[in-house]
Amino acid sequence: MFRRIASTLGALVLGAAAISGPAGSAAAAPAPTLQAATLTATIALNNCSAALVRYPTSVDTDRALMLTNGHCYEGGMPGAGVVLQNRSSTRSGTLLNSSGGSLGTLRADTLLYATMTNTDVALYRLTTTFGAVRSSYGVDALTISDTHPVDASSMFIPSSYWKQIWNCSINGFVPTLREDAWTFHDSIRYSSGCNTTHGTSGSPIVDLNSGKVVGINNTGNDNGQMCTLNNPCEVDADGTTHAYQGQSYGQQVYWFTTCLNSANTIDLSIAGCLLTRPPGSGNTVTVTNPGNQAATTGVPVSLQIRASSSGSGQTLTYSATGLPAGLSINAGSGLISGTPTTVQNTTTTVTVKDTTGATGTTSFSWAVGAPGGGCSGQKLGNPGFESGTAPWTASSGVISNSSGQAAHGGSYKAWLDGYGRSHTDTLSQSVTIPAGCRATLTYWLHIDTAETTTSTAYDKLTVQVGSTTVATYSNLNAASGYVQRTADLTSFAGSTVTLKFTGVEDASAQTSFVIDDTALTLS
Ligand SMILES: [Ca+2]
Ligand SMILES: [Ca+2]
Repeated sequence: MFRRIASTLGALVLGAAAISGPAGSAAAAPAPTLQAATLTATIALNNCSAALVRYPTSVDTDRALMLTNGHCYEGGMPGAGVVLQNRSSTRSGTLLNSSGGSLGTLRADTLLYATMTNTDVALYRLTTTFGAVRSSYGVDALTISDTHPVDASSMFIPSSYWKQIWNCSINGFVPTLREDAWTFHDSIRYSSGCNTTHGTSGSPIVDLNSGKVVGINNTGNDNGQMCTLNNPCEVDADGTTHAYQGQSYGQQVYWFTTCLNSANTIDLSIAGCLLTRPPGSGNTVTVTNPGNQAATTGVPVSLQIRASSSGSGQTLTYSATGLPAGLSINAGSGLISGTPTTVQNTTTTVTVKDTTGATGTTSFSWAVGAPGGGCSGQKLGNPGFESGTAPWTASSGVISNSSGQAAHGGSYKAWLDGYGRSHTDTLSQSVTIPAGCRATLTYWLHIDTAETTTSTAYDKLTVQVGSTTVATYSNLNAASGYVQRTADLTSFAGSTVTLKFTGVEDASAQTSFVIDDTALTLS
């Protein structure tokens, strides 16, 4: 959790210079580069960040709302499964202007809802109205989006606690994220620009295009540990866990908009309400993610969605948003069928409801292409580096047959870094992924290092497709021999993108990132 423990505050110097990850990690967050990203309507708390927010349906005469993380609640972190509602509160914070200047104090009288289960939110009702806040301070609340965030979309994270903004994009969604006793679902994974740190908890995730709040920043993996406090792990469907040191995450907030009644009040009994309910008050519906899909216009599709409820004798009802044109879901069976009519990429969210109104949800992408899209074969040029350099673009000495590192196949490979001083190597190639194709990137990666730490990523390899980070590795992943790595690039179908490997070494102790036998395979 990215809460600041109050007792450590005295030792901190607020401001950009203090922004960095855990000791020894790489440089400070990049400075804001986008004009639209500001600190406006954020609220600084004593241990966290927060924001002045409104529902899409809020009106000026409604009491204003303040959003932060559940784990920032002044009464202590809610336990796993715990839901707090309508508690008296005197929480106060400082409203900031666009550049982080203090405008005045806002005070809550009620904690409307808080939980750290499935998402990590605390929503407070303030003592003043939206209209009064605008009159006093000239500030409009940020609107909570009523739709699921979109993969790869540009966003920013304004932290009132640090008066600092992080800019990056959404890098996919984690079906299950676990941290200590807490489990989150459909978590938002950030691209490499958002290495948020302690004190940024509760910052809104703001979509750069719409200006709406599409999530809430809450946690990141501090030191590479697996599923412990401050070290969340990603959990596969089969229970396998993965920890990515330095990776930060946010949680869902559009769920609030699924639980509002006609009086703009949170009602957890509303059918389709996605917010966590108190224990014993409802079933859990689990929906299996079918993975990213590829389809062709004019070719019928049949995809069975599978789901279950923890309750017995439940009848499930299926619905979906963001389906490709021409497809529909059978409400009774969960079968998605029809014939796609339009070349498009889209993100589908399936919601499944049981008889009690409990719901579960899952999201995945579709790439719909035209017939004859050529969804077969391998698309990278010179994939094993045996034919000179082109069409790769590489920094000096990267593509080599040096005996210092063995190739995986043939005699040449791409050897990034390995200098033992501050150094950056890059390797890139432009590639076109036809619309409607499933695309899988594979490559063999060997990492060796002179670093001896078991906890700190000093030297890093980033794998990017366009501006989206699809994988990161470091000296912590060092091992003898090559390991084949895989990334699903289906969501890039229909575009020409640059595949880029970037290896960054710190000032001492070499780490070599050795790549060979790459492939981008269509199917
Ligand atoms: Ca080779
Ligand atoms: Ca090093």
